[in-house]
Amino acid sequence: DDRNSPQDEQFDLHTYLAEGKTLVEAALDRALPVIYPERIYDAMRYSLLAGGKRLRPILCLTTCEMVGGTREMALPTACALEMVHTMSLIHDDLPSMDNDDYRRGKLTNHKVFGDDVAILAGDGLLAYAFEHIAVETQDVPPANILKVVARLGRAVGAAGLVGGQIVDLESEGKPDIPLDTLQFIHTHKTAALLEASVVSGALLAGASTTEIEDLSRYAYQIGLAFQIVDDILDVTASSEVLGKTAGKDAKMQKATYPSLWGLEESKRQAQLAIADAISALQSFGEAARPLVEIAEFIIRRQY
Ligand code: GRG
Repeated sequence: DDRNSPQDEQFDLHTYLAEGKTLVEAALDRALPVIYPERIYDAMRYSLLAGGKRLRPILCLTTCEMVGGTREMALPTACALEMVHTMSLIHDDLPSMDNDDYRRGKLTNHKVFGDDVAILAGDGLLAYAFEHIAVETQDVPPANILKVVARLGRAVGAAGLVGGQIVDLESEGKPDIPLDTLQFIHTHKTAALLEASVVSGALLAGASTTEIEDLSRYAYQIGLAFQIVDDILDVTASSEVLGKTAGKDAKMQKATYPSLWGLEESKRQAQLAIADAISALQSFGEAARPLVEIAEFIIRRQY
């Protein structure tokens, strides 16, 4: 069924990503039917099925295949990663956090369902992510499933997303935080879940310790590059489109890579991160083609 396999001469990243997105979205839809009490399922589905690139689940499916597994083995974990990512966005958008009205081109969860339901929808998605991995994963040795559960738990909790978010909250309104604090925020808020995504697919397929270390380095570097590019885009977009970020002025009072490094050095650092991400994939050969191209895509995204 693989007409656009990584080994193909004709491999096309856009087709690959589009196919992955379709597969993941169908699985997410099936994973979460609406039952009683409907309101909570409606709220969970509202954000889970609101679009997005589905990059984390696609990375998980890709690395599982890359080390000799099948996409089917990784599909429940891929869905769980998107559930966790989505719940982090729901909670991040709340008035007590980032206070955003729009996400993925739609009203944020709390704008539609209220803060109380949005908090519960996030909690529901977080718990269901782990249940889904445990209940739905097939043809994988239980020891490997357990490693994935442990890795995902670490990526979400105080050692990951939650830890990054609290340092981010503490840094609000401080344009002069040190570089290592900025790095801490991004490696925990962004790179941790990307790393769990890349590593979990490989763990399910029984990857070796060396393979896991290489993939982990790849994920860390693309996570970093992703954030540097994001900061660069914020600068270039707000200087080009005046008023685009109106209302976010308080948040602009925060250190960014361009504010610490300058624009040119930020671009150079992003390039270096991507180059190192790609060099971490050397031992995988042609099978790593999607990962190589995803890394290149992150840096090409703009400026
Ligand atoms: C995880 C228990 C728990 C609570 C949440 C709010 C919070 C703690 C953490 C914040 C996490 C956060 C918002 C990180 C930013 C992540 C990021 C890079 C988002 C953008 O990801 P994309 O571009 O978005 O992949 P799409 O919409 O394409 O999925």
